[in-house]
Amino acid sequence: MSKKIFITTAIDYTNDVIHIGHAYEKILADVFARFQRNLLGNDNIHYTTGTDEHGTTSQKAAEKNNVSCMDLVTKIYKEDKEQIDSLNISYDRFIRTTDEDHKKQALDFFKKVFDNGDIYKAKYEGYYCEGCEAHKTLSELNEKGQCPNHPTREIQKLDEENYFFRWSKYTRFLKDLIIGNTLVVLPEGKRKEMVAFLDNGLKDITVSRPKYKVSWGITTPIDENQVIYVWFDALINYLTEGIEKGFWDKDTEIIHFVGKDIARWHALLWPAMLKSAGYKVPDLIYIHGFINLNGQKISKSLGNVIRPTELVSQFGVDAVRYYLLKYGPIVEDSDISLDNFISIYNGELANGLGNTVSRIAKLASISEFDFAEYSDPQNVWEKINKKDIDEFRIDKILSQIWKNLSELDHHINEHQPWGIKDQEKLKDILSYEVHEVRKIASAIKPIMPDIYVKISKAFFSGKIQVSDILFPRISG
Ligand code: ME8
Repeated sequence: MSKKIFITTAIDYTNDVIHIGHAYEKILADVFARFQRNLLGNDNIHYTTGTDEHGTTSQKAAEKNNVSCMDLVTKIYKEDKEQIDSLNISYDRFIRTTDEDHKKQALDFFKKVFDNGDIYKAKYEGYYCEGCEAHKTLSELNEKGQCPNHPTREIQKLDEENYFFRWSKYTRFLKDLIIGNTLVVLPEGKRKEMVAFLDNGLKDITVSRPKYKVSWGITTPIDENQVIYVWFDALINYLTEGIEKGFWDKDTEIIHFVGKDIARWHALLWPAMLKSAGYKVPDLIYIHGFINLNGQKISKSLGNVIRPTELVSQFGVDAVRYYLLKYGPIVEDSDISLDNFISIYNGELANGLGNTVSRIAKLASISEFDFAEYSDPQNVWEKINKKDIDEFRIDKILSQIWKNLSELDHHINEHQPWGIKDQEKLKDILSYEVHEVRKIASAIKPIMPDIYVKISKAFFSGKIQVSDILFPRISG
């Protein structure tokens, strides 16, 4: 039986509907899951995403909209799900932190950590960013005293009683874990950042908030005047589903996909929490950068958002997946713009993929030849470097395939099949080209599932059909 793999993305705050920055991570994880299922024959994959519904950010958004917290988060959850579904994301569970099974798991987990002596009561005096839902030191704020990730939000000054988690106790454990690569943190630059953070020393961290300040949360099992801190609550979502579905054990590879702003929570806090409660720690954390729009971070609080559905209705789902995966922030932040998308769409999709496939379909469909049937994956590894999948470099996989496409286009121009009279020679040339299209289709199946279906319908039987137009040209 193939190895179990548990894949997760961050769960999004429900203060507002998600934008394409949040969606990027869902697509990345989806493609990795599909590579496993479609091309590596591993069906033992479980993929979760969801919404992070408690805490001040959702509570304040509800107050602002004059609705109850539950009504607001349910509305946003439905809209988020619609956004994610528009991108053809093959998740197995969309978890909400207001789901009953999750609340039960969060309580149980908190109690375990408390019983192990790792939770104690103390006073917190300092800053708090409601956008990050995180306590901040002065050195983490910019010169104007703002959070660099949420400059439009006012920083809160807190002076309150909380329960704290003995995070500092796990410094050595975390160092060994990350330096020894028991927990792999990718890319390498981010791993170094995590180690440097540990070198600076960990301080214990708040894991509850008083109810008179934040009422929208799970009441702690040890004090009814406190709710579980939203990060402590949210991280446990992975375990809720993992345990229920048998994907949180030593036989499972656990992989978290997250953005760079929440790397520490996943690489440093979460493993310490798990260790304290007596669970297996994750195996791998992949950390991506931010998508900027015309040079500025896309952000709910800055208001410069583009929703996935807006792009999907203009360009089609697979074009959006392609553009974000090829030009998105796989390692470093990346800048996108609508103008750039239109030019990539016309150049690399309408022209590059669409036109090449349609030229070959036309030539092969009018020929008398019967081509052998095809089913994937046959020789697809000629097109893809397996190491790129292991390192999550979907951008590199796409570059390689598009290089192949341009070689194929060149092959057509060079051999000019339309002028060849010798049937033997014509069959050789067309067979080669047809087979190349088939292999390319199989290789892009996890990345562009709908386009794969269209190409396979036209190309996978013995008689080649004229294919639908894959990407109608868009005028700028
Ligand atoms: O942090 N580009 O939620 P969130 C790329 N609820 N990624 C982006 C992005 C951008 N412009 N903006 C946001 C939270 N993201 C917590 C997570 S997990 C237990 C709890 C990414 O809604 C961000 O980096 O602020 C994160 O990975 C995800 O979207 C959710 O962000």
